[in-house]
Amino acid sequence: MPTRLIIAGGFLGAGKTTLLLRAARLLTEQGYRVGLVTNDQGEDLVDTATANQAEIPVTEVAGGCFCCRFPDLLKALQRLAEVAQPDIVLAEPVGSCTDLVATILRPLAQFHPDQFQVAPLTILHDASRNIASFPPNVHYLYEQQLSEAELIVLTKTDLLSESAEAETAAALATRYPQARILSISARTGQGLTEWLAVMLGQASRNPAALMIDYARYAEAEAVLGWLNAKGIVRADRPFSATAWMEQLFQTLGQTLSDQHAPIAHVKLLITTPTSALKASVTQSGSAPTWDLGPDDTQTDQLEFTLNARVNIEPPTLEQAVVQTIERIKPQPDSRYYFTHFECFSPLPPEPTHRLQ
Ligand SMILES: Nc1nc2c(ncn2[C@@H]2O[C@H](COP(=O)(O)OP(=O)(O)OP(=O)(O)O)[C@@H](O)[C@H]2O)c(=O)[nH]1
Ligand SMILES: [Mg+2]
Repeated sequence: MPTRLIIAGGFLGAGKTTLLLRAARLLTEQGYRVGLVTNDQGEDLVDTATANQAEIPVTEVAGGCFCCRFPDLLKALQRLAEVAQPDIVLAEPVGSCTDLVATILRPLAQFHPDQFQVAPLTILHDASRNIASFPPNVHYLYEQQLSEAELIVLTKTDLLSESAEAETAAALATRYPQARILSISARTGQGLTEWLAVMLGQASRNPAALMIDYARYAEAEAVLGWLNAKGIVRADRPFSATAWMEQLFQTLGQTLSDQHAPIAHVKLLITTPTSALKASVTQSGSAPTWDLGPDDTQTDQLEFTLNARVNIEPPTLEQAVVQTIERIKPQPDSRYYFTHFECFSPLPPEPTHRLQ
């Protein structure tokens, strides 16, 4: 029996992981065996750690997008099959990735037709955020992502008024007539059942591949500073884990704002011996939104995983993060160290396959 594969793409911070984790929980309650594949240009992903916290079987494709690491995607699907025997796999491509029809859906249909039953390609659109501050090539990328969707999910509808939601859905339907439009709040669960009915009941129509300018696509990714870091903070006396996270977002957000560097997504997961907390910022100047926590945990030790995607040069982003961690030390004599640190701009995409 082929595995049902649900691929949900869309720009950084659009709400893919939140939607897929909520869907995984619901499907598990309904008796399905579910697995998740995460994906990133780097290693040490907040998304994978968040899925682990939610006890959802997860494998990751690290160090490049699904399309450039197609054999790794197959291996990740194979590993998931071995450990969890899923009926349904939910897959989240990197948020700066597009051209998924030509590089993922068509190769799967052509080379692995009996192994996977691929659901209609879903692309998320977060109408509550403004990408105007990003350079034109990022707008181009965003547009390409929506142009290949078979189904566009208007996300975070709990943040929109009813009239704004209706207006946005109508505008999307006019601009992207190839796609069906659905509205979902992964926070409240509204619209989730309807989306899953399509994902489980329909197959991808294997649509036409995008006509895309890879130079512009590469340029859009290259303007992003991409930082993945992991580390430990220790102090002699207990401190508030939530306050430390809030200070990180506040200090880093202010530094990036001073540099006129728009945030695409900054996400932070911390674990202490007794708790896990996770929050994100997807818009410069906004307060963090919490997916785990906040709470009143007092601890003398925490481990953090920080992923930041920002329109800035990598060395400047690196400096901003290192200075932030130093500045927010909970006590003057507390220590911190990084166990992993990488900061770069994504290289031009070179897909394994590109089937028109
Ligand atoms: N209010 C609200 N917030 C949401 C909803 N869905 C996601 N978010 C928040 O948006 C932020 C980003 O969500 P993610 O699910 O991490 O986004 P993503 O698309 O996976 O991001 P990348 O993996 O970086 O591309 C998180 O802080 C979520 O809590 C929603 O339906 N309503
Ligand atoms: Mg994600």
